[in-house]
Amino acid sequence: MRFFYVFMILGLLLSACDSPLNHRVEEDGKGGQGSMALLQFKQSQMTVKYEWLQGPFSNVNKPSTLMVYIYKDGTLTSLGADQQINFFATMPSMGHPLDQPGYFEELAAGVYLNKDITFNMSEEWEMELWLQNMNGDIQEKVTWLEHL
Ligand SMILES: [Cu+2]
Repeated sequence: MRFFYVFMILGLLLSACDSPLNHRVEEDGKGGQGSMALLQFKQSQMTVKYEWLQGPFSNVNKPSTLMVYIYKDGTLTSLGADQQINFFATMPSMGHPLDQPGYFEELAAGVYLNKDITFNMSEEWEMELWLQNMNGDIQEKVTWLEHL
């Protein structure tokens, strides 16, 4: 019987570690390192979850694929008709941008896929997601660091 409880507790701990809710959401919108994390577009009250489906690769010939989920009040929600989301990244140590930021397609309500991101170097990158209006003005952004 005691073993049963040990297994139960282990199982709970393991599943808790897998939960995206377990990832850090910092006050300034910067996330921790990892393939999946939760961030916030604060003014728009949107929660953003990102996940690399491929990569990120430090090779211009190997496109990386980024999936982004947008939640409002805990529900996957499409951006407004006057809003768009875009990816960008720079290498802080050298001050240059990535090779190609690609573009997002909406697969389903609140689910956005970008299959054409390419990085030109291996190093630490600052990743950015921009919430923009249709003129391209940045309304809000979230950033995180990743080492490629
Ligand atoms: Cu560089």
